[in-house]
This record gives sequence, C-alpha cells and structure tokens, in this order.
Amino acid sequence: MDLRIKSFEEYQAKYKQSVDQPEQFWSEVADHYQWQSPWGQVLDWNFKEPNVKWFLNAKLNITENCLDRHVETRGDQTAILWESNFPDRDNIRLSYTQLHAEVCRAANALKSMGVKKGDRICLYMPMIPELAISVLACARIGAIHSVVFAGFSAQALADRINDATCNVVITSDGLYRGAKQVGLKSIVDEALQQCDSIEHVLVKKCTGEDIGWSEGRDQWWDDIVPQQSATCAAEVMDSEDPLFILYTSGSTGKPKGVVHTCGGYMVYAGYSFANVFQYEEGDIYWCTADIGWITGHSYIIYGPLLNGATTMMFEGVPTWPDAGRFWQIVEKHKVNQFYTAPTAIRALMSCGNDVVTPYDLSSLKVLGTVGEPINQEAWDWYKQMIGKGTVPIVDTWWQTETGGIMISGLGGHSPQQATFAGYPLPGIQPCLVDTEGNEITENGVEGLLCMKFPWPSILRTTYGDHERCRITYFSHYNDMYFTGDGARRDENGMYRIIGRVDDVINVSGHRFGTAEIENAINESEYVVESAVVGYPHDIKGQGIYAYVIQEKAPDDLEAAKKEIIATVVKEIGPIAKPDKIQFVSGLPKTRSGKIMRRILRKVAEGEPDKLGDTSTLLDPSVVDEIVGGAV
Ligand code: 7RM
Repeated sequence: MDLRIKSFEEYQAKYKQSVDQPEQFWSEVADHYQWQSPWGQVLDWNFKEPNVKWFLNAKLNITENCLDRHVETRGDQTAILWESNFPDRDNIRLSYTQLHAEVCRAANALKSMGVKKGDRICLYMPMIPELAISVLACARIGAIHSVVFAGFSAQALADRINDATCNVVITSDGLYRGAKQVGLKSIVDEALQQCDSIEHVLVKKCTGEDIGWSEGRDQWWDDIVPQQSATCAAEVMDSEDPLFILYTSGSTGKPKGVVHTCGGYMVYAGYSFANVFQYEEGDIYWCTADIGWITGHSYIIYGPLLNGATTMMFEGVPTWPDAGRFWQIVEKHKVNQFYTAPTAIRALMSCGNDVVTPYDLSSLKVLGTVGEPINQEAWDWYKQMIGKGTVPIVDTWWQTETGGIMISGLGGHSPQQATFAGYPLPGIQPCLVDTEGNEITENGVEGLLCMKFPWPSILRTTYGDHERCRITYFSHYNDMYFTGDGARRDENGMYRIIGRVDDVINVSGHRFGTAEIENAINESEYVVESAVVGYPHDIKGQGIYAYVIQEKAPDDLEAAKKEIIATVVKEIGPIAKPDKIQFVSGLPKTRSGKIMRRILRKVAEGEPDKLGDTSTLLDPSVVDEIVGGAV
C-alpha cells in the first residue's frame, strides 16, 4: 500500500483535491486498507452536537491491517524491535508472524478471563513488547484499551480505571527506567482498593521483584498467555466502534477520556505515518515516546504496523547510562527515521557534543519532533549535530484529540523553516480566528488555531460525558473544532505553533491542567488555596510554578514544600511535581472572585514590571507581596 506523496507539487495537488472533494479523497485513501465489508456513506458530520462518523457501516479489524495482511507478504520481517533499558541486554525482535501469534495468544487469554467486545481494559505497563502485544490483543477482540502512563500515581490510575469502569488491568511486577526501578504492581494494588469494577489483574514478570498477590484476582501473564492458541479470529468491528480511550488533561478539573474509533483512526494513523516519515521498505523507524501517550499509540504501534514497518520500542531513557544512549542506539540499529520531543533534544543538547560525535548517524533520513514548540536553538542543534545539516526535520503538530499528525512537513518534500510546523496534511483544514471567532483569512497573522472540517481520526467523544466534549472543543467558535493553541501563519501560509492559550501547561511534552495540579495541591494538609501557572523552563519548555496559601504561614519552608510535592506525587505522579512553590497570604482576585492569572504568570516569568492594569483587583496590596516573595 503506497500512500506516499513524493513531491511538494504532488502535495499541493492532493491538498486541493482533499478540500474540493474530501469524500472522494478519503475513500481513495481508505481503499488501501483491508475492510471486511465496505462503507456506504464516507462521511456524516456536524460540529454542533458534535456528531462525526466516517466510513459508515464499514466493518474491519485494525489488527488484520496491522498484522494478518503483512504475515502473508512479509511474515519474517521484524515488526517490533525492542531495545532494553540496559545496553548490554539482548534486544528482542518479533517478526510479523511472531507478533501475530503473540497477539492472538494474549487475545485468547483475555477471552479466557471473560473479556468481550466493548469491555474496557486498563494497561499500566513498562515499555516492554507485552505492552504493544496487549494493545493489539484488545483490538483483536474488540475490547477498548485505556493505556495509563506508568508514571501516574495510584490515585490517578484509580481515577482513570473508575471513569472507564475497566474490568481488567494488565501490568507488570515492576519497571526499569534508567537507574530507577518502580514497583508497578504495588501501585496497582493500592489503586484497586478504590476500584470495584476490576475482576482480573494480569501481571507480566519484568523486574522479578517481590510483589503482593490477590488470589483469584491476580494471574501471571507467563502462566496463562503462552499456553493459548496462536490463532484468534479478529472481531468484526464497525467503523465507528471505539478502539481506545486515552486520558488527557484540559483546562478544567479532571482529565478527559478521549475516544477514538476503529475505521477513521486506522485510516488516518496509517496515512499520516506514511507521509510524514516517508517510510520506505526495510527502514528502521524509531519513535522515543512512551506508549502511554498518544504519540506512542499512533506512531509506535498503529501507524508503523499499518504500513508494515519495523518499529523500534525503547524501554529506557535518553540520559542513562549516559547522554549518548539515543545516538548509540541509532548507530547500533541503523535507524532511518527518528522521532522525539524538544525536551529530550534540549536535555541532550545541554550535555555537550562529545556524547554525540563518537556515533555514526549516517543512517538517518528523517528527524521528527513533537509535543511542544521547538525553539530555534534546539532546532539548529538537531539539524546540525544530529542531521549533519542535511537530514530534513519534520516538526509535527497534533494532539491526543486529533489522533494523528495534523500540521507537518512530509519528510524532505516540504519547505522547511526552523520552529515552523509548516503546512497541513491533505484533508486537514486549519484556520485562525480572532477572540470573537471571526476567521482571519490573510497571511502574516496570529490567531487561535481551529479546524473547519472533520478528518477521519478526530475524537468522537469524551468517555461517558459527551456534553463535556462539546463544550471543550466545539462550543467556543461556531462550527469549528478549537485546538486550545495559538498559532502564527506566515506570508507563505506556513504555520508556527505558539502554544496553549488556555489553562493547560506543557511540561516536557506532558499536558497538565493548572486546575488539575491545584486540586492535587489543595489535598495537602494546611493548604487553603492555590494557583498554578507555567513559566519558561530551559529544558522542560514550561515549568510548574505554584502559589500556595496555608492556614498560617509555614515555619519550616522546606518541610512545607516537601509536603506539597509529596501530595502532588500522590495525587497525580512525579511528572507533575511543582518546580517552584511560593507561599502567599492572598491571591490577586477580581471583585467577582476570579484569579488574575496574568499577574501570576508575569511574576513567575520574572517580569514583575509588566503586570499591566491591576486596578480591578479586590485587594491590590497582595500584588506587592507576591512580587516581593517571588522564587
Ligand atoms: C502529540 C501531543 C497536545 C499539545 C498541543 C500543543 C502541543 C504538540 C506540537 C505542539 C508546538 C508541535 N499530544 N504540541 N505538538 N506545540 N509544536 N509540534 O503532544 O495531547 O499530549 O498535547 O501539545 O500545545 O495542543 S498532546
């Protein structure tokens, strides 16, 4: 299936067709996949309710497209190439034939536990092959996977399990991440004290550490999966049946379960992968994301496998045992496409070039970045030090909600400009609007980034709460999907993403709602109220700055901070730890009680001289205290 566009001229022609005749365009793309029965209508949509359906009434199973089809044509080719956390441990190669068999075994094991189509299965796992196998096993039998990143706390895990009323958790005894070892099973055990819906826990042995055991509930993966049959008929799925739920943070309280469906997601994940990375037969492709995030779903598992690619999965971290680990792996496996986040690039850049130069990076053909805006310095370093000045960079803008890459270069076929994501993929119709919701049609402008027309992998709903989906994404501007990002469009129509314009902060490419972190901090003893803002951070992109009011000013500042950090770690996980905490006696509020975050942001950014108008504050004197006590 060659879906690839091969030149910028071809892109322009395809783009035009995709806008003029979207249904024709997408049905031609969808024809490259295997369907059990065809669609009638291509698209039915309105952004009011919203109600979006693609490839109506078509039947398929995404795993037949990821696996069965390739077993026939490239069964012995490596599908998943797994690289251990430990450089001296053997890597694991699963051919398409082997992966197919493993997925069927895991699917049969789930069935033996009573799992059926539509059930929700929570995956809380390390970056080991069994995670990808479990994802595909769920898809094989029509169970809806909900992967929870293994850096979230027991509380965050419990919240996600309960929101989706999952019946099964798949986990491991523990995980390795660089020099750290984390006891996953004990986190699951703690979470499950709050979860009534879970009937079974399937545990893959990974670290070999001692774990607690609940007889009747817990089962070892190695006791039940290997003995299963290596064939399992693929469940017949409707195009619009849910494929997975993935939780993501927004500007209000608790994270939302973004729902993606089988047909549209498959079509777009496969199409965007082929075009952005320009993957060629025999290439080794590596995305360094964790499968706990959307990037791992779409561009470690589904996109590459749909294209019959060899996709690498890495268990470890970029800086362990040293900051050359990524480049050592690129050399070792002769990686052709490499996809990572700006935060990793900045972290490695700060370690100096001596850890890069020893390695042969000449296999690289495409470099990708995702998750947050990339600054000029990091872009230049990536281009020169890693790409030797010649390898194209694709800066891929997209979201959990979009399911796939929306604005990006197509390998080397698009004009490149540092810090610009570039042009929309065919079928994607971005626009910029002003705060009143009027579309800004000229170039050389900034605005709020919206989408005018649906694409196949747009989110369908937020699990269990459709109204929340409508309000969050479709109610701001008439008949448009609102991304939450601000963007600039230059004279040539290329897009540069500026960043979030809502109360979402992006820390090392991880999304958090400020309210979500505030709620966690407020769980801490003695805390009366808090307000969280982002501030520019050299490595993480944004850092977390928390203003906290306690019942009485703390005597021991360090102890009080530790206590707050511990609470956030307990409520959300170590990834959401505030970088800076400032104790205050009041917050800058308007007469109507709204916190003036603009002021808090300016102080956190170190620009207290640019606070602007503070005359509408209830008590302007709190500002002096906040400015004076900035940390
Ligand atoms: C894929 C992913 C989405 C948010 C999004 C943006 C930011 C993502 C880029 C980017 C600038 C990019 N999904 N973002 N990619 N900003 N340039 N190339 O990250 O749901 O976790 O986050 O991330 O603000 O709205 S996500």
